[in-house]
Amino acid sequence: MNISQIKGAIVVSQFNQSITDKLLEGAVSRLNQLNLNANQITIVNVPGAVEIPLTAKLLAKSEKYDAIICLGAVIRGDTSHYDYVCQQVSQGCQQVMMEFDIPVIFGILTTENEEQAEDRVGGK
Ligand code: INI
Repeated sequence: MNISQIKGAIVVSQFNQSITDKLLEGAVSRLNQLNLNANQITIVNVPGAVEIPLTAKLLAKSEKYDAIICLGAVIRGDTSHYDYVCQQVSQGCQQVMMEFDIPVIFGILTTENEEQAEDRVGGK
């Protein structure tokens, strides 16, 4: 397949948006370097990481995309909520990939604190 024919979708969550904005910027910039134009990339915003798998599933089901990139930032708080969010989003993305036979790229940071997240979007 020619690169100009590739269609990709990016699902990006708004929770911890200062981090996810940078993840999105990095992903789009890399795709542009690889000669994918803006009209080949569909960007869909969702509220939080938990909403990513369903959105990725609907995009996969549409059969319009060759790959889906999932971006998010799950940062540990004081409760076990973090673990539930991480589990749902990681298993959900994996399920979509296995069910629809397209790459569902896991660009979701799971970190202990904001500093670690910042480091992973170019801080360190
Ligand atoms: N969503 C995230 O993307 N990152 C988080 O760190 C996070 N924490 O910590 O709670 C988070 N929670 C929201 C969740 O993804 C859902 O949007 C919400 O539970 C509604 O379904």
